[in-house]
Amino acid sequence: MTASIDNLEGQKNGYKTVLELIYHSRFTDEKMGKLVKQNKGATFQLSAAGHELLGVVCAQKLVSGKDWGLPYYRDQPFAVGLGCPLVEIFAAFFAKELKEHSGGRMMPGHFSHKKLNIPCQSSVVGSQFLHAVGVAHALRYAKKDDVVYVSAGDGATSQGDFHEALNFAAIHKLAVIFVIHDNGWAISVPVKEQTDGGSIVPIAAGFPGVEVFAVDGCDYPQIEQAMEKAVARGRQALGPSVIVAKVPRLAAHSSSDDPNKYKTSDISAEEKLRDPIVRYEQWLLNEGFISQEEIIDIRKKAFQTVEEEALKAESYPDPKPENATKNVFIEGSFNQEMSVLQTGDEKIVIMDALNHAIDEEMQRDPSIIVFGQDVAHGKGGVFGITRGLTAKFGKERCFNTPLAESTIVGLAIGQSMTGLCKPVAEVQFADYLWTGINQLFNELASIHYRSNGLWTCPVVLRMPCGGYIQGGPYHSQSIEAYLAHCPGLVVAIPSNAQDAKGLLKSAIRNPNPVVFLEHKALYRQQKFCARAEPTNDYLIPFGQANIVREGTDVTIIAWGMMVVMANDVAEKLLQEGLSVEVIDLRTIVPLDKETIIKSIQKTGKLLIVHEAARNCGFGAEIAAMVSQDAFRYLDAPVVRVCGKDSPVPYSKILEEAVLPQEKELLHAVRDLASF
Ligand SMILES: Cc1ncc(C[n+]2csc(CCOP(=O)(O)OP(=O)(O)O)c2C)c(N)n1
Repeated sequence: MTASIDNLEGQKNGYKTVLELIYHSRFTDEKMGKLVKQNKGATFQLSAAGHELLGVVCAQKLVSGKDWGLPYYRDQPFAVGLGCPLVEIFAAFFAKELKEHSGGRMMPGHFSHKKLNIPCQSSVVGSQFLHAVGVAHALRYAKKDDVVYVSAGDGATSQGDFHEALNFAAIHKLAVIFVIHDNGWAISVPVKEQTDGGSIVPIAAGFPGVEVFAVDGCDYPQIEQAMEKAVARGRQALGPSVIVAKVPRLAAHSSSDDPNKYKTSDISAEEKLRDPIVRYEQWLLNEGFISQEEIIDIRKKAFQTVEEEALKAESYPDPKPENATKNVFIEGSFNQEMSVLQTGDEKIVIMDALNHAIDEEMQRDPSIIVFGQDVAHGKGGVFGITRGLTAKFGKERCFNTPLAESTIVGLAIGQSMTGLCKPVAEVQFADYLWTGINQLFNELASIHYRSNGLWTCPVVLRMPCGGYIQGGPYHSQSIEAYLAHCPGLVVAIPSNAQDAKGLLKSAIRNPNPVVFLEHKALYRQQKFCARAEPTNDYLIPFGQANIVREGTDVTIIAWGMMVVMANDVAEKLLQEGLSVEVIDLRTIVPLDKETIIKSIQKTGKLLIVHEAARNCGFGAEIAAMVSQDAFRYLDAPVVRVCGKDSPVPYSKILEEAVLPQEKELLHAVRDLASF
């Protein structure tokens, strides 16, 4: 349906379609409610009753399949209005095996539809705002005039991501329409306890670049007008809009909730009076757009349709247990061949290797964009890794973001899901990833899995890590174990310039999310890390460790800065007649178990070295794996030299006492060798 229908008959038909769709959503909710109560095929439901007119009318103002929609769990009416078949919505409710809506991986009401441009939604309230902004940013990059709809409840506007999303969308005048379903409640919390002044309207209007519409979400003309203006504003690249629509929540928060614990009967009765379906029927009758008989007829048919679609969905196949861990990573994405190394004569350090890798990849692939704090213009990042890229590729391809890590990660998610951009983003220090960790762990890492392989997020997140530079507790962290614990993330960490270039290029070409850790103390290190520069096409596959030096007495496994220390130690011990094999993992995930076990078969002794604190460090995982899979080859206990279980302090004296030192490694290897 287009924005203006001049033909009266066409207009009437449009209104009837809206009526049919809101009935579809309401009857679907009622049917699901009954099925849950009867324990027939599903245990959980989130009803959208009261929100129907808002979602359906908003969807009808978009061009389905062209524009984008990120509806929250209570916005089933939007999904229905945009064209999600009811049978699929029911199949998702029954957690059936189906291509769209997760195939049984997500609870009901988490929409995801590739053809309809509905990216995979999560349960985290408010995290979708930044994805919507990322989608809109990618559309702008591709010079498209498509608009992006994103919805959430009033409670979700308390999340920082809402404010970050408005800020970024306003700075870049992006075509995002934020639709806030203000039903007055976030589970049991009334909006006056949620938001200063009881409404998000004046707060959103505080962003100069944002247009705000406060509407009655049960009033057709008000929703239509606001949405038409917001869509036009988006198409003309004038900036984001926020529509705050008051709606009643006519059902419980979910099938697990009892509103009698927090709503009085007066409140519930008042909410019932605002039922948008009754209001819409009355409006259509008053305006003479429909007759009472037609209403009865449409309602009857809609009820019948819902019953039939629910029945059909029950016969969809169930998911198979053998597929439960499928699509954590993209299938076949690690079957890469090792390149033959060809180099020029000149040696480069790691920081140049990284800069050249990004530069060459940006020349190869115009969809690559680089962003983060301070990365653009003359500065090129606090460590200069992205220096020169804005000048060479323009500010559309290398730009600064606000100082907000959640924005950086959330933006990259939205951009990558469109397939129009390949984000290579920088987090200024690994220590500050934590303010963006929800977007990384709860969103980016699992979108491919949660969408049953339908959506992919090929994002590279680069970040400097590690200590030994007197960075104190907030510029010294080694976070690889946290990252490795989260399924769905590739974790890479190079220890020399050739690996840095080859691994970063592989990361950029890989379709999975990759966290690329760069040790600050190695950026300019010459002795071990500077290497002859590999040619343009040098790629290092993930999950292939490097045997830095061969040995027969003891194996040391290390990554990042510890590879350098292990190599120095091995050189010194050679003079004592000890032969030490040093293995650089290069990627923590995927892990090259084969190379580790082969080495232990040879030496029988294993020392794992890492900078991160010992407790639950990645060394513990390797030790457990080795004790299970290679116990029979061991001649001594597996030993770890790690950082102390302490934050990394600033003073050089204190820092040295916390981080692993050469003498500890020497002692540990000698001790192991004597077994
Ligand atoms: C970040 C986060 N915190 C808590 C929850 C648990 N939770 C789910 S829905 C909800 C209330 C959301 O209220 P609102 O945003 O107003 O939307 P409504 O449910 O009223 O439509 C809460 C607290 C969650 N899903 N995500």
